Amino acid sequence: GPLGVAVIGTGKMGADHVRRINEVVSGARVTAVVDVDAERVKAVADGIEGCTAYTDPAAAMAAADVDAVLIASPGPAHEAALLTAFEHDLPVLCEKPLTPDAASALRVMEAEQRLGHRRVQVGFMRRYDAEYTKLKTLLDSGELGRTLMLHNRHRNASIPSGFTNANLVNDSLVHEMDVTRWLLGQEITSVTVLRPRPSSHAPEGLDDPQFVVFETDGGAVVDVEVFLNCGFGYQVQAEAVCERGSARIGDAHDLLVNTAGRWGGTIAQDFVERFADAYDREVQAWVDATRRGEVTGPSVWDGYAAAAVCEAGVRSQSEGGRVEVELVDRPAFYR
Ligand code: NAD
Ligand code: ISE
Repeated sequence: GPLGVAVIGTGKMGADHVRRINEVVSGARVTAVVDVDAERVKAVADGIEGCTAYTDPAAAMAAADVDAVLIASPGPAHEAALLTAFEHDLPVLCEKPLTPDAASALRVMEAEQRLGHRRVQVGFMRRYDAEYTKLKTLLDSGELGRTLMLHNRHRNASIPSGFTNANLVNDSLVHEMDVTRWLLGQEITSVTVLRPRPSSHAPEGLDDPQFVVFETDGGAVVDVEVFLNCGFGYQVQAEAVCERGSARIGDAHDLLVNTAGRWGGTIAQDFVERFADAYDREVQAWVDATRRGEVTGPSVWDGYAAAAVCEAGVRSQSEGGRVEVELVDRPAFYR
């Protein structure tokens, strides 16, 4: 029968994943939903046949009809949910970030190794985006030679209130950390965060935008503009500059309209729209691998490595200047 999935956290992403599992993905159905918000979780479960609402993640993971777990609670709640999933030896798709700091990511990595087999796919969905996978295939082909630099833009139309400078690194910039490691096949060795005088639209407590530079162990230099209240839309762009050419994605020029003396197109308004296909492929890949008894995609090592880079990023924000990334050796288990 289909894989019975417990979805933990039924906010913006969790609710979208519930819909996806039940309506888009094949081979799985949602048998449990969990949220500390009892009213929200009941409302989500009410619409779904054979789905039980829980307020305690551990109770859901102990249920007989739960075969796998999708964690979509906020980052600080991930470690506890992951460790409980390991107790039940359940396969997990964990939304990014794996955890909000390197020490907790390391604890998760040690716990998975004690289990003796990989159980976790981390939700770095850009690896499943059609444009990013084309860029990766091109760079891997060697046609353009070695990648010298990567320029990235990560813009959100707006961000919910309460988003801090640390959130900008741990929740937003973390995507470019994974993209950099994955596209280049290199580790990030240092992070430098620069901040222009904030936009007058920047909310209290957030310096917006920020400009970040990564250096890698393969000698590449990577820059990222993160602008979370740009106002006009959701844009994620990347340009690789290589020895024999350059390649860029994210311009969204699929439909160009000429009218009334102007040319142009529309801009997606949020990640749910921009990365819809990537999330679909990510969750389908997880379900397919799980049903084959395999674990594929971004691993706990990738989640840990990104968390270590995040830690350097947050330190650069508070101390200023270039901060080196401290990374433990990659265990043979994750090679
Ligand atoms: P959200 O605030 O909309 O939803 C989070 C939900 O989790 C809320 O309903 C909250 O009540 C619930 N919750 C809080 N603590 C919990 C706990 N201990 N156990 C169970 N439920 C709990 O947040 P969101 O935007 O949906 O983000 C959720 C996760 O998804 C985060 O890890 C975030 O980084 C990630 N995310 C990923 C992407 C992406 O592009 N891949 C986009 C947005 C968010
Ligand atoms: C959010 O959590 C995401 O993961 C989105 O992809 C990102 O664009 C956004 O800035 C984050 O807050």
